[in-house]
Amino acid sequence: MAAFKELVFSGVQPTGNLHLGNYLGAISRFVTMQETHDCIYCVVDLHAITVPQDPRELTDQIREVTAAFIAAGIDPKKNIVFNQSQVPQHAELAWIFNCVARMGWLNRMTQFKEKAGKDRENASVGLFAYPTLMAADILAYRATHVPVGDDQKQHLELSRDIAQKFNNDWAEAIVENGHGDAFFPLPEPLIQGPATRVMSLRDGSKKMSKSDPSDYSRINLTDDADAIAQKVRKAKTDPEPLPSEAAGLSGRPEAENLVGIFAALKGVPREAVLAEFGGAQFSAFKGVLVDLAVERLAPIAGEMKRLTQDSAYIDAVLADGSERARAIAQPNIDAVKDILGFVRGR
Ligand code: AQP
Repeated sequence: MAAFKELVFSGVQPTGNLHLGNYLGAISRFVTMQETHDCIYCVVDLHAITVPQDPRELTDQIREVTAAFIAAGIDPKKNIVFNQSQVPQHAELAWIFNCVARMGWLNRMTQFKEKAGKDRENASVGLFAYPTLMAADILAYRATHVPVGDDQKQHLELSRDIAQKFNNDWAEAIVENGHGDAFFPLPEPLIQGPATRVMSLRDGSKKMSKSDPSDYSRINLTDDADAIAQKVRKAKTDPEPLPSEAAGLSGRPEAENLVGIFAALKGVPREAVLAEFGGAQFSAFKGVLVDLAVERLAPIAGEMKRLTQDSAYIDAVLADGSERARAIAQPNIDAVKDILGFVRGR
């Protein structure tokens, strides 16, 4: 397959309550990737409206996710930071991908099943088609690498299937238009590190999530030091001390989760955490975890607060990022239209 220039794309939904899972599974890794790659980071507001949103809250949340990106250390000058709805090429390509993806593929998506629940007839068409828009987000830029949490693995596989089917179905036109043997890369999911799936602090079998009704289930990126300390101290554990090796975590989801969080916050493997705390009681471990979490997260919360008070700055970042994003996406969309045989003015 043709060689594609490495480009990173990822997104976060502005659906409120950004949490430690979003930070460790995605945002902190966005920060790392900017050192080695060209990166495009998107506030995916079109995805947010697949479920009901209050317009005023949505506006605040779009600014809050942008502030979180910047507060966490993403440089909006070096990278492209923008909100999806300002770049119409996403929706345009999503329609084309709706005509590439098969109903059977989308029917298998577990996130739709979870989010639609029993009331599937009443779910929006957008919620069902969510993964085709996600494929368009990535492929509008012909991005090659996508850092995400583990919950997005299935959607990424679908993006690869869509790219592959497009390349196959229009193979002849792709060659005729001078793009070689493939127009789209097959984007690679980057699901790495000790915290690819951070679990609820109240229930180690459930993913930490924005929509969990219990605020004690998650550490929000806006939590202050007191709130972080309270939530970690109240986090569910079991009565055994910590094991000294990873095998001792099996069947202990809450212990495994806290160890993974600790390792990710400290930037070390789980084994190093267990070597240090094997045999310790949770009360002692949690004390050190509180200090570590506050040290890493409190400055981000402070900076987010400062940035969200300057909405003019945030909006200017998004406008600038959107303009740069459109400039990359438009030639790709034009090329797709030529491949499909659409007539367009030149
Ligand atoms: N618990 C998690 N652990 C690790 N990574 C996670 N991500 C989300 N939850 C965890 C990753 O964060 C990025 C942005 O997620 P999103 O906001 O686009 O969507 P989401 O996965 O739907 O987030 P939530 O919190 O789970 O929201 P609700 O409650 O609405 O379902 C993605 O890379 C995601 O993998």
